[in-house]
Amino acid sequence: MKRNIDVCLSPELIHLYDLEGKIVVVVDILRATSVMVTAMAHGAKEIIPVATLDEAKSYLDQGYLCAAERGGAQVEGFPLDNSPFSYMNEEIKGQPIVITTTNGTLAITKSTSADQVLVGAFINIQAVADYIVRQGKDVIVHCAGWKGKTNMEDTLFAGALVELLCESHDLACDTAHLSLKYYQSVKDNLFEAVKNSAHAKRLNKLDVIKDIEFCVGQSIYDLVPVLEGDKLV
Ligand code: 3SL
Repeated sequence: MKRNIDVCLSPELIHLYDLEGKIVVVVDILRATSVMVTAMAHGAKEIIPVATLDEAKSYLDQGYLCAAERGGAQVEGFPLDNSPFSYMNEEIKGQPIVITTTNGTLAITKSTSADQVLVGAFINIQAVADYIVRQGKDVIVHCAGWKGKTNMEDTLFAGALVELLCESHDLACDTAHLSLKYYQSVKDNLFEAVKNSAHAKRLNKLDVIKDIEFCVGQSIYDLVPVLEGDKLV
C-alpha cells in the first residue's frame, strides 16, 4: 500500500498538520540540518537541539560543547558556529553537542508529536529516503524556512525527497506537487539556484560561499540522525 508524503513550508504552519503516527523530516539546508548530519558523520556522540539561547547557555554552564547561531552569525560566548566545516575535526569526536539556531532547531522542537523525527539535508538525502521506505509510514517534510517565511533551499530539498519517494508515497497536498515541480526545474544546477536564495545572500555577507556549495552536495553521508527523547542519535 502506498503511503502519503506532505510538505509543510514553515514552522508557522506546522500546527495545521497532524503529526501523530507519521515521520517528520526536518530540513534546514542552510545550514542547521546540514551541520547536524556533518557532526554525526564526523563522530559526534549525539546532538541536543534546543530552541532558545537560554537553554543552550544552561548546557554551556554545565560544561557541554555548544553551538549557537542567530542571524547567521556565531553567538558570542559559544565555542561553535553553524558551519559544517567546524564539525570535521577531532574535537567533536565522542562528544554530545548542544545546538541552537534561528530556525532549524525551532523546527525540530515543534515536531516532537510525530512518531519519529528525522534530520534531513541534501548531504544525506538518499539515506533519509531509504530509511522512510523501510519504515513504510506517512511522511511530512517540515521546512525550517527563515523566521516563519518559506525559503527556496528547504523547498528544493522537499521536492527532491518527494521525487525519491514517489514510488512508495502519494503526493498528499499541493505543496508536495509544487516543491517537486520546482526542484525538477532547477535540479541540474542546484548550486546556481540556491546561490540566488535570500539566505545565501545573507550568508554571503559572512563569507561562507563554501558552506553553501557543501550543503547542496547530494548524499555525501549515509546516515540519518533520529530524535530519541531530546537527543538526535
Ligand atoms: O536558521 C538556522 O537554523 C540556521 O541554520 C541559519 S544559518 O545558516 O546559520 O544562518
